[in-house]
Amino acid sequence: MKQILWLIAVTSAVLVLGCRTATHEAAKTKPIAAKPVVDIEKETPADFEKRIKWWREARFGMFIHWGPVSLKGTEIGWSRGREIPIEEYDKLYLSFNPTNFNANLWAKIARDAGMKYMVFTSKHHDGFCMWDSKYTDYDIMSSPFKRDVVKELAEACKRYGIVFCLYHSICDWYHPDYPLGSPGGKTQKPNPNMDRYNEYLTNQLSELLTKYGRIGILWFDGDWEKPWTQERGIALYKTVRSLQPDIIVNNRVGVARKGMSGATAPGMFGGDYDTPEQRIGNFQMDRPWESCITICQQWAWKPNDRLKSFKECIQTLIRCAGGDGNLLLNVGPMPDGQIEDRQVERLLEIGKWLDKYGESIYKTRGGPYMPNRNITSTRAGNVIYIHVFSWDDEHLRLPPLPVQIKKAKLLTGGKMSFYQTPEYVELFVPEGFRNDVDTIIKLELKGSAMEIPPIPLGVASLTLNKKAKASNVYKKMSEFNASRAVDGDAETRWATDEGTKSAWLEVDLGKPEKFSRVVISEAYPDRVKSFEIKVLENETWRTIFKGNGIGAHFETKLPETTAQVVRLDILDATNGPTIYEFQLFNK
Ligand code: FHN
Repeated sequence: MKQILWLIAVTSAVLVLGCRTATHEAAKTKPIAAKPVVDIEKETPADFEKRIKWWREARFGMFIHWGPVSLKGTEIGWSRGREIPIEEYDKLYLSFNPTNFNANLWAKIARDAGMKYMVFTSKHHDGFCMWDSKYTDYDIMSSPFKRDVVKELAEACKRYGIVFCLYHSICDWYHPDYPLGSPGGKTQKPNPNMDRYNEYLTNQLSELLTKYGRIGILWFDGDWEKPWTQERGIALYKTVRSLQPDIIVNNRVGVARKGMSGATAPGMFGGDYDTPEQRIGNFQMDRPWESCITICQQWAWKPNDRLKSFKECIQTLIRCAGGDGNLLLNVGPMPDGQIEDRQVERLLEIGKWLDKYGESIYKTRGGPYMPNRNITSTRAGNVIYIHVFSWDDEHLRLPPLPVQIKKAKLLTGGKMSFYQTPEYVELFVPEGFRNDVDTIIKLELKGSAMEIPPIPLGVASLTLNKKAKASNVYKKMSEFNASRAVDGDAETRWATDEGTKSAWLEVDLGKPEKFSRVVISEAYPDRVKSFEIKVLENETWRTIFKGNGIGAHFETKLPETTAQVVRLDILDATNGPTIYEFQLFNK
């Protein structure tokens, strides 16, 4: 008798438990009532422009990658199951207690840096939630810190006039229902349930979009893995816009992004804007874009990570604006909650520059002169700002403008003169008045500058569409073959197999050509550690240049050389080197 009673007690306990967790999960997954689904097709181009106006005019935002992983100084998400064993990684939150975290200070730093919006990682690929979520215990409230970081940042941003925005990863290598796991989405979960995971994702987004006031941008990421589809992306986009109709959503919502170029593949649903990563986007006026770039190398905090110079940061911002795009500059705060002093100093330097010259960036559009290595331009009303980074000659001669110049002055100070004919515009700035970072020439026109069609600049590379071959091509796929590095398209690239440590790219210029400058852009910056540029002379290769890193944009003068066949010989690389463009110029 006693055993039967005991047996009944045990089974009912299990049942209760079972249904509690089930109910708890079920309770956890009871969706928030979504408002009527927004009809995205109905939005006219004018409505769209109105919705993104604040963001276009802002041009500059702060990206923040932060979480318990900062305790290790390794890359967020990707180091799980790679540098950091999964068990250890998933317990980091138990010792994450950033008591020096001050949301007001972060918002103030962003404001003083001249940034107009902040995009914060609410959840990265590692699945840890930086807000108080009722749909999981794997969140900040389960850490010793027990403070809702998203809440505090949302309030602080409001206080400092910064538009608060959220990064949210679609892939979740931690959640048992999401099919793929660490490292890097390369493993399978035992009992995934993608539909239930999608519900969890939608519920958490509904939570984030109803608990913290206005969210300016939903910056999705991690949409590239098989479990995610365009259909799911479109549904999620509609849900998000239903909860906050004026929100802006990037193109990482529906598997539409074409790699690091961040462009949206034709015919795919690309949200509201393109997202080039770790590179400056191409000049593009018919589709909004925003480059996301790290102020150091890693997204999350890394001790002694290489910090970009003031010149590199500010020229990157100017080049984004000149290309008609935004810059989202990333910082990785420390595990105690502070943003590292040297990163803050760099940001405040940028802020000081924008205090003086912000009129040439904020509320401007790109062009009309398209960017080249020396200059880029921005425009607003009847003004064109020519941003000159380097000078080839005494005078800067530009193609003609269809509108007459009323006057020209140096925004960066000093005297200058100009001369305009139907054939060209000539600008003369004495050496002494040139600014090493950016000489800004402000041209006031006798009419609007905004309707002037884009004006291309610069000479084409000698390698453009020339015959090219390589020692290795990624999976022998034509999409990544050698010609992709000389097609003038910064969205395509020559790539090599994973694990490749050295490789060469050879270009036949068709006939002997004289050249004295090289420009190389690496797709995954800083993989190449050393390389040489060689020319073929009498069946022998002669090295004319030795270099170490390449990075997103490498450019240098070469000894004047005349040759027909040229090689970029990558001698050492950390992993399969991949090159967007290899260009040669004769000046
Ligand atoms: O994998 C992420 C990476 O960690 C970082 O978040 C960047 C930011 O744009 N996005 C992904 C790589 O494309």
